[in-house]
Amino acid sequence: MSKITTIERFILDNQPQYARGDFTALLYDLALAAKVIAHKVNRAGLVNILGEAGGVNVQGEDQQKLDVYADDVIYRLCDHTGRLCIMASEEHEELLEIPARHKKGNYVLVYDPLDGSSNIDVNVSIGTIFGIYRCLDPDNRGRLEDVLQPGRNLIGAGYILFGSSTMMVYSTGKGVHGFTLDPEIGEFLLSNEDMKVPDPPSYYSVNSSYYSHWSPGVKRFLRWLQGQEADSPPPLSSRYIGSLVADFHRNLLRGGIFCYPAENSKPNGKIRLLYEAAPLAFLMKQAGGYASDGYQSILDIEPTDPHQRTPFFAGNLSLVKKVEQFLAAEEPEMA
Ligand code: AHM
Ligand code: MG
Repeated sequence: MSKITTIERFILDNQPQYARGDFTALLYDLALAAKVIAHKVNRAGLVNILGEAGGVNVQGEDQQKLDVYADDVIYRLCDHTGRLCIMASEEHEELLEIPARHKKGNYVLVYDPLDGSSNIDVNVSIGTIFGIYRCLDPDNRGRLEDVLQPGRNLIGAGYILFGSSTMMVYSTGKGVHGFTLDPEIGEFLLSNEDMKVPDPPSYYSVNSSYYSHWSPGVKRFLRWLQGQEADSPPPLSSRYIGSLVADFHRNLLRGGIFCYPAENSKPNGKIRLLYEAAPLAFLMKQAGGYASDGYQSILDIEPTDPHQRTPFFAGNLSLVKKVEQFLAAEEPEMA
């Protein structure tokens, strides 16, 4: 029989040397948030029977949408622990301050509480993404500068996938590790230790309905992936869920590339740098892969706005380097 390791045990046994308890406990907090959100997500299909999300329940109380609920759970589990100096969520225009009555801590949490909004109501996989930075300010005041850090400053990142099972996948800079929730006992159990993106890759994931909006280099890259260019490798298979966490997770396990390129009318694409791209880029690097905006590592982009977007390519190093090569070779646009 193989050894059973809970996420608590694993986090404790593998905590970084600098961790003095708070960082470790923050990961526990997020694992707990994952369980609370999973419980609600698993009941999502019942809202039509028991009351519509966003509507009014039988007690006459407003029911929260799942993404609002997930946002609230993460904030409320983390706002009073003394571990964070500030938070930022994709759901909120403003930064999320720690209430004055609570002590502030050394860390900054950025998160997308429930990504893949178009899939929530149709029972398709969705996910939560998080990143953890150290507060730059020695007084832990929690300012905009503490949130606007490049991905290379991340000290931890992860996601929770609400799929056929609930999984929490995270890295603190020593490999990427996956845990599957056993709903019977309410514990995340180690299921995927030290995940590495396999080579050769199997899949590419992109919303190809935007093909006509892409630059010539991106179009050429797609044809290359499909085996249509002279130097194409064997064609990859296409898989696209439209839930970033689910698409990313599949490609991490099977090898491949996720692409959300720039479009003519959306030069920064759609994916949010802080809440989505940077944490996933950190994980991909830890898994031996790479993530780029097409020109540079996602981890090197200096954010200027918490909600800024970026083109995003993440997966096997060789594939992401190839798209950078095609984009670098693009003819400059005529004025
Ligand atoms: P959201 O933050 O509104 O949920 O949007 C992000 C999602 C990602 O999960 C996914 O990769 C992408 O949007 C899909 O977008 P599109 O429908 O344009 O392909
Ligand atoms: Mg999102």
